[in-house]
Amino acid sequence: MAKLPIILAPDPALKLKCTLVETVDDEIRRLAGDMLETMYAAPGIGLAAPQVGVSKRLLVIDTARDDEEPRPLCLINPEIVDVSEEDNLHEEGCLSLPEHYADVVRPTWVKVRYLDRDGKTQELHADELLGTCVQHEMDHLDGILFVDHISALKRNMILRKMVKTKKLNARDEAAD
Ligand code: GNR
Ligand code: NI
Repeated sequence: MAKLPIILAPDPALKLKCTLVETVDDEIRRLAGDMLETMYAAPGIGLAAPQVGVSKRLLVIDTARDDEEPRPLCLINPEIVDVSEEDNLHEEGCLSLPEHYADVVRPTWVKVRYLDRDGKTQELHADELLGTCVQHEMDHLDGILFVDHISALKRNMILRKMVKTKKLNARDEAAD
């Protein structure tokens, strides 16, 4: 397995609508493994393929706490097949927007149909942190970031800070 670099916002690669995975083969399984390693190392509770520069409908999640056994999930071509009427507010962060957080309103739960690493169709009823995370990751597959769900004022504040941080990092790297 290999740890992959995570793309930081703003970046056009994070705005693309990803394409369906046509066949669940060894290359896809290797990518899923690399994405899990990258997510655990970050550390994060989810990672979508576009965050590592692959514009495909694939994501990984593990919402187990540090004191629990790992529960790695790999969702390929996920689709929402049912959604709660009720909404919920949850503070979100994103590995592509490090150190920025905001409250996001989303449906309380979703039912998702997807292919697993064996290409088998599965369904997942996701609520609480897992529900938030699945919806956050599925948004990435359509080029949507959590800041697209908040006010333009807060969004622009965060994105401007990201541009500033990127410039500072580029300057520091040039000096090395
Ligand atoms: O690690 C992550 N934590 C998180 C917390 C609240 C809501 C969503 C997330 S997902 C995020 C990792 C990430 O950026 N996935 O795309
Ligand atoms: Ni994210």
